[in-house]
Amino acid sequence: MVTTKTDSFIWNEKAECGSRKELEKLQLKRLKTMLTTVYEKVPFYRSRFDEAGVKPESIDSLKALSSLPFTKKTDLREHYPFGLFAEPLENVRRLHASSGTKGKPTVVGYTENDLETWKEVCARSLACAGAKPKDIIHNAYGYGLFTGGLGMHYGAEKLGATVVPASGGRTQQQILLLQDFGARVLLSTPSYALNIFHVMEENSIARDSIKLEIGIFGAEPWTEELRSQIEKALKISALDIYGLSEVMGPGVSMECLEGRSGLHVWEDYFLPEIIDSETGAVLDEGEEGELVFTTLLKEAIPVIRYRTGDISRLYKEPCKCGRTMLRMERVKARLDDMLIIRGVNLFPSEIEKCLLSIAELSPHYQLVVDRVKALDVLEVHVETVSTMSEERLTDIHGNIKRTLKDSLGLTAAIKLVEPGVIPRSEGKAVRVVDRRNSSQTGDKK
Ligand code: DLL
Repeated sequence: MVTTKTDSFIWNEKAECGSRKELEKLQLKRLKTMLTTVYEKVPFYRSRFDEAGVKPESIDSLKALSSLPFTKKTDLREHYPFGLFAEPLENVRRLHASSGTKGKPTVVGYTENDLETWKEVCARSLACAGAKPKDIIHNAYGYGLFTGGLGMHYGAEKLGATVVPASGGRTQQQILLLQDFGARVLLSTPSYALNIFHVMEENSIARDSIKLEIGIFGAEPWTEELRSQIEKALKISALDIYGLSEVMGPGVSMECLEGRSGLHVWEDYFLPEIIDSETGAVLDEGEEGELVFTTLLKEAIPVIRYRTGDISRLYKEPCKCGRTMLRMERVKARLDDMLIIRGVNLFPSEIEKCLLSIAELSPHYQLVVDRVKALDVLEVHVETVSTMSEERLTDIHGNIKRTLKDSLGLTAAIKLVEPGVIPRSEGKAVRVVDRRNSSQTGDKK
């Protein structure tokens, strides 16, 4: 990590550093209005609340929220495209959508006020990470239906920065722009930041030819080990930003430059809970479980108790930075990404941690899951940092097998590959290649 020249400043001190008591009062007020609105305007919520026997006016405390049913991604899909909207389309200024790799995309919309809220939370997040008005901010999140590019773009403009709307891809050109425009802040997925670094290395471009000091990375799970590698490689402070399109997009929570431990949730807009994903019970502060969000001011498509599928914890401990908004721990994984290999449950991030503890391995890896004779098998494909002798490769191979077995109880086939072989990400990295379904249907390559 580099020490940035200046500390971060607080974008909205009144909101971000106020007393928790006042905040909770505000949350309850906003929650009550929100529940009445969705009950009146969205038939889906009205019937869900009716089925659960709950009237919006019976929610008279934040705790009482737990009597309401959850909303899931499938609910958005089943009401494709606009069935969960609380506003007519004529009041919706923008639409975004997921890529729809698993069927119909999930569609979200924003009214004029929603766009203002989004700018506010993104400007807060940028300032929280140490970005300043007048900075040059290189935005390599994808522009388009994905919320990363445009969401951060308008937040950065609101902050008063100069934005370079680079989007993903054309990495050599991006490096040229980083050199010539002199951006201090990079916005991208962590895997794309690594990609930028590796293209710089391949082309012998000196680190000192770019002026980056801060990276604001999110949109995919990443580990502390990966953070250390990125910070060392790019000589920047790498901070974690979280968000999801169903709740808003980027800017739901942000790690601060001072604390670097957990992400402040912008709780005046997004009310978080942690639940046991099996039972749905609300868990106590500090317990690990699935993150759930209720939007408090969103107009076009509010969500009530939206199950993110992301695993984290919440804690209210005061933070060095002075912000009083609670923090969520860095997302450990998505529940969907859990692999069960020969009875061992594990997440890609746990494997990443093990791989990055071995100095000869690069952070480029892919987990290939297949089904052989009704058993799930895992192959770990990982690049070495340089070309190595057979003897050296045999040693590393043994080391990976031991590390995975000792740390995770996992037996996996290992495939060591030359630098540059694993496909590079231009957005969210594909860490898991699942060949199980194609094996079942017999069309396996
Ligand atoms: O990824 C929004 C975003 C853009 C966040 C840019 C941060 C930066 P979706 O495409 O809807 O939205 O994907 C949301 O991505 O439920 C998580 O599983 C994952 N995710 C997002 N941020 C993080 C993060 C954007 N910091 C899904 N750490 C979420 C881990 C993350 N996972």
